[in-house]
Amino acid sequence: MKIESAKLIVCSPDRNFVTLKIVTDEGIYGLGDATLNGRELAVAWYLTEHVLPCLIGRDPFQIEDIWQYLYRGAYWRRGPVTMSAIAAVDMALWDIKGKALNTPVYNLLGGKSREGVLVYTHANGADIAEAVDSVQRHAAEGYLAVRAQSGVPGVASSYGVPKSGKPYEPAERGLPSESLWSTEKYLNFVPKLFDAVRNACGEDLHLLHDVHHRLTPIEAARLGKALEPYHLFWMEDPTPAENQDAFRLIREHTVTPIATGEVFNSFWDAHDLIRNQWIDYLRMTIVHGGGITALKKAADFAAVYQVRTGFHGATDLSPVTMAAALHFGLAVHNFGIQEHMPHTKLTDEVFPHAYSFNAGYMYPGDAPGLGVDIDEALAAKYPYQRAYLPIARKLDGTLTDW
Ligand code: KDG
Ligand code: MG
Repeated sequence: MKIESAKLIVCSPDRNFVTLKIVTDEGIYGLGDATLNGRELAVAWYLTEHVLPCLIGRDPFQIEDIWQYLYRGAYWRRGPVTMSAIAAVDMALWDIKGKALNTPVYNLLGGKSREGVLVYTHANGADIAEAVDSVQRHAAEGYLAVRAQSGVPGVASSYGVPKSGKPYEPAERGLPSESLWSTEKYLNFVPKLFDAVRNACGEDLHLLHDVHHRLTPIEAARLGKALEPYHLFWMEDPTPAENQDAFRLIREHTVTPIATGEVFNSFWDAHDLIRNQWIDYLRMTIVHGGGITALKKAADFAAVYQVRTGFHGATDLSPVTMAAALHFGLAVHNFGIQEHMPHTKLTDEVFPHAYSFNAGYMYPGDAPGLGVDIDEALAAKYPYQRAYLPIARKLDGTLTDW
């Protein structure tokens, strides 16, 4: 079998997605997600101009060799644009191999280690009462794990809380919006939020919280300690992770489990975090981390240190990445949990898929390959629209981590 053609489908069914379609001379095609939120066209152009011409005529079964060709062969390594482009090719090749062998991708990754993939979803509210209500509603829908975020009194727009009752979607069309942030108010508030949620929801529900990179290590240590009575499943991205050593300090002060890595694009971003056991869950994603091939190696390394996976799964990861993550999560031994922020109805129509949710777990389905397709005619009706993630400033105007 040979790769005959490859093309990109850039569309915006409620939000932007960049999808790679690789077609073989046997008529089998595979899909890969190349969406990098707020920088979509950089990846699309990198693929179109620099990667796709090199794929034509290659054997799509040689996934490892093609991965190394695109990684080492470029000379310039790492970075979110490069690694998302490689990931898109990699996903499409695993999809093709599964279809050609008439088996779901999880069988190519070692087979089922479990029957379903535990997922967590997002609950949020403008204040504690609304957030508690939202957690309870998601638990009633069957979720066994829920991330809780709430508006912080005195902070105009808090991370994870939607504006005006719409479902939460961080990217906004147009230019970047600005939000205001106060660490002091947040740190005083979050333990009260989890006291209320835990009291209302009992001991069994898994509760998670995303700090979204906003604290210094010592502030994160204080928060982790304050949250210990509510035994969170995890505290996510407590501090920016460019300096992996920062997590040592947090670890020395609290037993609240820590998850990080949704912005990582290389195994090396996580190397020290894992080998020193400063984190409990690795949040890297298949789309931004270089694909299934790269993440399998990262997960296997993490397994040696009892670090489990907890992959990013927000709406900017297309249904193709979601499917890839579910196959991956069903197969790897050290799977922990998978984020599930459901896509809109329109997105699901553009990407018909075999995966499903039931009673707290997701199932990739048994379709050959990844089990996701794209309705190109429908996608064409929703052209790309420039959109950005917000930026954040402290109350005195200083730009800070969003
Ligand atoms: O593109 C950025 C979003 O995916 C991110 O802000 C969502 O932090 C996030 C999460 O944990 O889902
Ligand atoms: Mg996050």
